[in-house]
Amino acid sequence: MSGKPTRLLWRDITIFDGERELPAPMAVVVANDRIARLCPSAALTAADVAGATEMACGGVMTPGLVDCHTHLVFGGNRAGEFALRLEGASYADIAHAGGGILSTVYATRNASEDALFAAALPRLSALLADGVTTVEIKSGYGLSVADELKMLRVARRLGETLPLRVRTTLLGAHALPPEFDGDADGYIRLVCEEMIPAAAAEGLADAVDVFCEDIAFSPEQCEQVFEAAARHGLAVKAHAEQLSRLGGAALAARHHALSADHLEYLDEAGIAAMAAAGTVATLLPGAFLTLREARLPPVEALRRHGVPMAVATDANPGSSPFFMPTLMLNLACTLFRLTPREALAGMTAHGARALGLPDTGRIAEGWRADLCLWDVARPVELAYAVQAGRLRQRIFNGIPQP
Ligand code: DI6
Ligand code: FE
Repeated sequence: MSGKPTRLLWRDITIFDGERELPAPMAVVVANDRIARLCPSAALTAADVAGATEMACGGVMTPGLVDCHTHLVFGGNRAGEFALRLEGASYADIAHAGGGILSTVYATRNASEDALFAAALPRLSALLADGVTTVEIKSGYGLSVADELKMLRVARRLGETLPLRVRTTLLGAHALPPEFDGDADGYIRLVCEEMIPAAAAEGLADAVDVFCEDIAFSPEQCEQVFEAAARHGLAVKAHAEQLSRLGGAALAARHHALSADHLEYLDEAGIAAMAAAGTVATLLPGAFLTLREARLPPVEALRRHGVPMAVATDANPGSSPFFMPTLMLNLACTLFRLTPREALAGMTAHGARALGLPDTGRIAEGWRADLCLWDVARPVELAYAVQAGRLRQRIFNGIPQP
């Protein structure tokens, strides 16, 4: 980046600041990579305006969208499984028959780093075109030390190639690889004693995730993973209570997890544990829709306990083949009954919190200048209509993107 200071000014815009819509026509001044000034347009001073480039007026500004839960790097696809599910097979049936996640594992192991990168690029570009400035990308389709690191390297490279922030998460405990059939404890030992140390040593992972379900790993096994992550200074997250109630969310909260995700089967004790730990509840309506789940996440109880709710795509080839974050705003409202304000906060301020990014996901003075300008009249429209092409401009790190 050049050392030349940049100063950009927007006036007369409607702002959703990550928590709420601000009442007056507002102005924003960005200086370098930070938001330097946020005030009603009428309150701008000569000093605010001096040396600033005037950007187009009008429209809605939000923080850049934060997609805090994706599995964007994978080989192959699961269109065949989609058809099987339409014929009545369940996600668990397919997993038990060696399909599902494992079929993506074979395709991912057989793909080179370059091939995985090339396949992920258009998926990530689709997120970008829909307003994403920060994305989390999980591994979890390699399930060997070499293949998990390969996936994380691809994720890092995506972040170096495209103008957005990529946070990487090691999801070694996603499924049991065929070499460890009948020996889940042995595989968890590999995750704890080799995978996590290697990912930490190479700086490839920002966090560690687990799949705590009866079709995946037990709370005891997940706890070992959390302890290994802590020994290596890595934050933790969990896929929990999506298909069964094992208490994974409460366990994650006890280990100070950044987030627990899915949560359809979450109970009151889990919610209380999350509230006490400040663990974010990440809601994934794309997976709920794809799997045609019947059980809703306990949104009202999460509200009552003041647990922040994030919303993400869960973009993956099996349970959520969706690469359009604003669609998730709509689904979070339509399926889960979030308000449009909650859905937007879920994909901005609370999404950033689910990634442990303290100065991202809000429009406030001093915060990172990751911003979106939308050609809509009100923020609620972003959740109301499902329509590509409304993003007028994306600003990443203070730099307007072409
Ligand atoms: N939960 C999910 O939604 C994804 N993984 C997980 O643990 C699904 C991954 C897949 O089906 O490929
Ligand atoms: Fe997931």
